[in-house]
Formats: sequence, C-alpha cells, structure tokens
Amino acid sequence: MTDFYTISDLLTEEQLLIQTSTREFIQANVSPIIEECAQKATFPNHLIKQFGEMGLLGPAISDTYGGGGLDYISYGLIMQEVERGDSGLRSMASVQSSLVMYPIEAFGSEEQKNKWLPRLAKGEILGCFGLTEPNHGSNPAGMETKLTEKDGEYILNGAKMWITNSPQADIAIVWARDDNKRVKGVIVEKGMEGFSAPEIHNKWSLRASITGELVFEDVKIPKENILPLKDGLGAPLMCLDNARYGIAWGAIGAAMDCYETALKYSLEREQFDRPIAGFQLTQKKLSEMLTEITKAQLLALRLGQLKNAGKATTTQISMAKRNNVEIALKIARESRQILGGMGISGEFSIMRHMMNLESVITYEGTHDIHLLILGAEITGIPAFK
Ligand code: TGC
Ligand code: FAD
Repeated sequence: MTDFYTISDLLTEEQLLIQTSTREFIQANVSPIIEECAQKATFPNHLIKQFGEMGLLGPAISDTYGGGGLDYISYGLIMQEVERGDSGLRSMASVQSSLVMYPIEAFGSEEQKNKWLPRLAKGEILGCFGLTEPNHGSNPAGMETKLTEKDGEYILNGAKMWITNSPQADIAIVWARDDNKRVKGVIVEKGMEGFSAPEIHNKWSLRASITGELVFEDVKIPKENILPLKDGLGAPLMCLDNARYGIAWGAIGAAMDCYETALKYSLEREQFDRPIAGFQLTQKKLSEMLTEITKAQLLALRLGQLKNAGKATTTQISMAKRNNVEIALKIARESRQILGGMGISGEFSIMRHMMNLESVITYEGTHDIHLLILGAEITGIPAFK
C-alpha cells in the first residue's frame, strides 16, 4: 500500500477499517474477473448487490434512507479502493451514489426518498444520470430535452448520450427544460412507454462498464416523478460536485495499482544482468510517480476535510479532479513503459487502467473545462461564456 507520507495516521479507526475491508473485497471479488469482463465488454452484474451488501452504494447518504451515513473521507477511500480494481466499477458506484441517490436525497420528496433510496443502497435496483446530450456535452446549459405540461400531464421528449449504466438501469435521473425554460430533474422508470436506452458499443475505454443513450419519445411522466425541491442548472451541477469529488479520490486508486505493479515488475525483471529497477531512468519514473501520488493523496485528504466541513467549493473540486486524473493517466502510461511488451498484456492491469482513464479525464467535465473553471475563478472572467 503506497502511503509515503503516512497519511493513514490522519485517518480514524473507522476510516481505516472501511478502506481495508473495501480493498479486500475488491481483491477477492473484482480483481480475479475484471480483466475478462473488460476483454469481453461485459459488466459483472452480480457485483451490484454485493456492492450494496458491502455498503459501497450511497455510503454518504443518510442511514435514515438506507445509506451508510458515513463522512466524505470514508466515501473517498471507498472510491479509491474500488477504482484500484477498475474505473468502470467505480463509475457504476459513483453514478449510483452521487448522481442518482444524492439528487433524490437532496431534491426529492419524502415519498421519493422512501421509495427509491433503500433499494438503490442495497443494489436491488440500478440508476443512471442523464445530463449530456448529443449536441450538448461541455455546455449542458444548451440542453434540448423538454418537459412540457399538457392538460395536467407532463411529457418528456429528447435524448441523452454517453450515459453510464443506462441500458441496465431501472431508473434514470434526467435533466430537462420545462415550459418556463427551468431545468428540472425527472425520475424516468424503465418500461415507461416511449422510453428506450440503447447501448453504445465498440468502446476502447471503460469496457467493463455499460454505456448507452436515453431516448424519450412522448414519455408520460407522473407529477410524483419530478424532483420538487430544486430546479435550475445548479441542481445537476451540485450532483457533479459530489461525483467529481469521488473521482478525485478514485483516480489515485488506479494510479497506485499501476505504480505498485510497475515497482514489483521492475524489481523482478532483469536486463543487462540486473533488475531494471536499478537503472536511473526507471528510478526517475518510479520516484516521480510516488511524488505525484503523494501530492494527490494530500490534495484529496484536505478536500475531504473541507467537504466534511461543508466548505469544499466547486473550483477546489475541479482542481483535485483535474490534477488527480491527469497524474493517474501519466502514471499509467509510465508504468506501461516500465513493463515493456508485457505492459500491453491483459495479464497486468496497467493497460486497462490507462484506457479507462482516457474516459475519466473526459467525463464529469473534461480536463480543459476544469482548467477553465479554475481560470474563471482566478480572473473573474469565464472563458466559456
Ligand atoms: P453557470 O452559469 O456557472 O451556472 C448555472 C447555474 O447553476 C448554479 N451553479 C451551481 N449551483 C450549485 N452548485 C454548483 N456547483 C453550481 N455551479 C453553478 C449557478 O449559480 C447558476 O444558477 P442560476 O440560478 O443563476 O441559474 O453555468 P454555466 O452554464 O456557465 O456552466 C459552465 C460549466 C462549463 C462550468 C458547466 O457547464 C460544466 O461544468 N460543464 C461540464 C459538463 C459536465 O461536467 N458534464 C458531466 C456529465 S455527467 C458525467 O459525465 C457522468 S460520468 C459518470 C461516471 O461514469 O463516473
Ligand atoms: P464536447 O463538449 O463536444 O468537447 C469536445 C472538446 O472540446 C473537449 O476537448 C472539450 O474540452 C473542448 N471544449 C468544449 N468547450 C470548450 C471551451 N469552451 N473551451 C475550450 N475547449 C472546449 N454524461 C452524463 O450525463 N451521464 C453519464 O453517466 C455519463 N457517462 C459517461 C461515460 C463515458 C464513458 C463517457 C465517455 C462520457 C460520459 N458522459 C456522461 C458524458 C461526458 O460528461 C461528456 O463526454 C463530457 O462532458 C464532454 O462532453 P462531449 O463529449 O460532448 O465533448
């Protein structure tokens, strides 16, 4: 376990226990099967309930509604250990926790919370989050999906694109503009007439995660499926704050797995009659990886403290998501080099992490969009307006 600055000393007994038990669960249940799932582009569905039983779905959601009632550092540690296994599984868990359970808890009615949250927490049902559209990714403000009211009925029309979990999801949290052009959150249920969720095939990244579209053709939405407590684009952006926070931790897990694999390999692999770990160029790579992992861990921990205190800002979260995913991707690429030809083999996890991280650096706000969010805060001039 990579912990050069003994950050574990700063964690509580409970947080350490959560970290260890999640890591052991992932090692026992994910590591043995995940490469094959990725090669075959299938999602290990049986794990959803097991994740629920382990408390990995909605860990920071109130225990009143079946969530874990844990603090945000515990949530981050869970995401880190899950992503050590695979970013696709972390995607499933973070969508369920931060993008489906969180908006229901934060913006839903008491009935909606009681109806959906306990089953989502147990992994009995799976959710997805539809914000991105075919014509509006980085700029969700342009969304075209419409929720119109006609004779006391609500009708949903439009389409969402690149939606994690969508073909398998039982419910979708969908963002649409109403007749007053306000963004509303809607719970769309599988089986509603006019609603379909075709899968997107041929991905080279996140192959063990199912991604799809959401298509709405005159879908009748009962009023009780509309999230009543918040409207406006700020509502989905609040969800993104939570999910991006989890990714800032999660990416470190993928980075640690790559670094630890490369370190072990470099000590065992001999060329020119000595371990390749003895060459200065390998040591430079390993030293820089460890330095970047340590900086990312410190950034995530401080962000977790701020989040627990209710003080983490969108921009602080952007900085951590952007930095930690970038260093994870660089570490995956450097680790792959250390393994030489073996680096491209599915016998090791590195190439899978590297391919996955190409999605992680794009979703939840692209690398450049996070840079511009920072730039807007520093200068007071948003470049994307
Ligand atoms: P802007 O004008 O800044 O704000 C619009 C309204 O929202 C309010 N607001 C917030 N409220 C609460 N919390 C926040 N963090 C908020 N940020 C903004 C703001 O006050 C305003 O309110 P009002 O009442 O005046 O309307 O918005 P903008 O359109 O200029 O946004 C700019 C930008 C680029 C930052 C934003 O659009 C953005 O973040 N774009 C990136 C899109 C993105 O990240 N999409 C992610 C889709 S989900 C996904 O990728 C899941 S992957 C899951 C997985 O598999 O792990
Ligand atoms: P675009 O917005 O078209 O951007 C293309 C390029 O232009 C990027 O490099 C971008 O940085 C750049 N660009 C855009 N605007 C600017 C600007 N103002 N200045 C400088 N450069 C700019 N979305 C969901 O809603 N729910 C999900 O569950 C979900 N899961 C996903 C899973 C996967 C595997 C992937 C790949 C994506 C997922 N997404 C999801 C969508 C994701 O959030 C978007 O792909 C992302 O926000 C970028 O949008 P886009 O792909 O339309 O790219």
